[in-house]
Amino acid sequence: MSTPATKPFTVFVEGNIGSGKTTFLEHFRRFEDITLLTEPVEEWRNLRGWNLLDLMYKDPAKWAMTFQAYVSLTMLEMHRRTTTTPVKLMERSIYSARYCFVEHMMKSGVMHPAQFAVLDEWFRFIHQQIPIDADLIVYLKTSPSVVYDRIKKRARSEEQCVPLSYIEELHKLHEDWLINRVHAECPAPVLVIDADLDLSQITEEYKKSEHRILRQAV
Ligand code: DGT
Repeated sequence: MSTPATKPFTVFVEGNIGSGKTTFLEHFRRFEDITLLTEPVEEWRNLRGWNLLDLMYKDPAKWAMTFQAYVSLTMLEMHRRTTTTPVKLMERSIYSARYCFVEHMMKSGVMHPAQFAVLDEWFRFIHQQIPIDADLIVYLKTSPSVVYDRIKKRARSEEQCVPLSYIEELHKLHEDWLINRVHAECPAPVLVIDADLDLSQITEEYKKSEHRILRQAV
C-alpha cells in the first residue's frame, strides 16, 4: 500500500550509544508499510575512503567539527527523504546530533567555541528554514553501566577507547533533552522505553510502542 500524497507518521528512535536503536528498528521490519532508516554509520566510516568516525575518536580536537558537519548533512538527507509508506522510523535525528553530541563536545572543551558557533548557526538555520517532520520520539532509556558493557562486548573498533565517563555524560544529555526539557526544541512527544533489559526480554518492552507506531499504518 502506498500513500504518497500524505506525510508519513515520522518517529525518531533515540538513546545512548549501545541502547539498542538498531535492534528496535529491526523489530519493526516484520510489519508492512513502514520505512526504516538506519543511521548512516557506514557513510561516516567511509567518505571517499576516509573513516571520519575513527578520525573523530582518535583526535577529537582536530576532527570533531568535520565529523559533526558530515553527521548533520547525512541526517538532514534522511529527514528529507520521501517515503511511500504511512510510517517512517528513523534512527536518531539532527536534534540528538546537536543536543547530545555537539553539546558534549562544546561543554567538554573538545570543540572550540568558534567551531561550536558555526555548527549551532547551521543547526538553527536548518531548524527554522527546512521542514523536518517529527510526530513521536521513542527514547530507549538505559543505564550508562549497561550500555558501557554492551559497547565493550560488540567491540566496534572505533569505540574501544570510549570511557564510561563519556557514556555517563551522553546519558545526562539525553535526559536533559528528552526528560528535563532544558532545550526549547523537543520536536515531538516522547515515549520512554526501558532498554536496560537484555535481548531475551526486550521484545515485550518494544511491543509497548507498537500501538503508538502501527496504528498510523492502518
Ligand atoms: P545502537 O543500535 O543503539 O547500539 O546504536 P549505535 O550505538 O550503533 O548508534 P549511535 O548513534 O548511538 O552511535 C554510533 C556511533 O557514532 C557511536 O560511536 C557514537 C557515534 N555518533 C553517533 N552520532 C554522533 C554524533 O552526532 N556525534 C558524535 N560525536 N558521535 C556520534
